[in-house]
Amino acid sequence: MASGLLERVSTAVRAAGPARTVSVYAPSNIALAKYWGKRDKPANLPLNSSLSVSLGDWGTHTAISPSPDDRDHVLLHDAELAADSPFARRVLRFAERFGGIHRPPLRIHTRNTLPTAAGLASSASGFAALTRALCACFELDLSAREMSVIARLGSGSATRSLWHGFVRWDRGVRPDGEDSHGVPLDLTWPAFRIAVVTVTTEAKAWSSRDGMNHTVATSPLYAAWPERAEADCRAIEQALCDRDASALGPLVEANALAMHATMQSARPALTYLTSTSWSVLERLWQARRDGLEAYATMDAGANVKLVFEADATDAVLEAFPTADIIAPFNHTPR
Ligand code: 2P0
Repeated sequence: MASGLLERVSTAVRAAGPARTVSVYAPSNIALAKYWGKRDKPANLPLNSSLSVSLGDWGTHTAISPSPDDRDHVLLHDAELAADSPFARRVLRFAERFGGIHRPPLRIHTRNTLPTAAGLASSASGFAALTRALCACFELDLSAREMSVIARLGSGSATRSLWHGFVRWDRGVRPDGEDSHGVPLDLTWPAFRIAVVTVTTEAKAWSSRDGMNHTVATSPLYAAWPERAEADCRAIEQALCDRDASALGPLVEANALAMHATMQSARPALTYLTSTSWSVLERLWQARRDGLEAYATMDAGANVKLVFEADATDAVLEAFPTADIIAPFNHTPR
């Protein structure tokens, strides 16, 4: 990817003074309209736009300081990782975009506040926080949009984690990807709630990246996805603007199930949903017939997330007593 932005970043880091000590935070996010499929794999350029809600205080803190010696150090929670561990390699490969060999050695410390048991992806908040931290450490004067373009290179979903609240990721059309970034929606919905129904804490057999690429390459149903997903994204944005939960919920659930249908029709088939995930869905659909206003969304994993308004919280907890409730607009940092 020939990117003027990356060249500017690299030049600015080379001209920067010593690395500053900084500490930043980025929230994780859950897509209400899913990102599923890439038109450019190395740059994580998507085939469709997507739209998410950030998870408030569920996210990643990243602290960067100058290295005490002549090499990089990567820490996750309180442990220093071997430089060749998968996590450290991913972090350091990303950091290479900031000045390459001209970058001074750093100590990069990551701490996730996402409950590990909830099985939520930390790559979104992780790469968004890492981008923010690297920019702050070298005093780069980049807008959140520009940081979103860079965070995308680490993980697609990180594009949406530069902001709190609802964020649309415009797919863009430019080959250099500089128009493929997050756009925060100018609206709040204090009663908006997410429940995470944890189905499993086991690692999944397919990474979301591999599952996405396999689906695009082999599923005969995939051809219908990009246009449908783009239309869903627009309709979901309209329902959010209208604060219309009864329009929003069915669109969110249908979008997620359509994404899972593309995986199930891949050859060979791929599914992240387990029999327990389907039991949760059946229990939700029964509860809905009994009057509950809550809808499901599932990502590249077995856990089920529910979307609803605050006044349904007691009924959601009655049906799913172990669920974690997230209030995206009423969060306090931790
Ligand atoms: C999403 N997912 O919109 C979709 C829905 C999973 C299902 O973004 O390869 O880890 O790093 O760009 O961002 C998860 O995929 O993939 C994801 P890469 P990522 O949230």
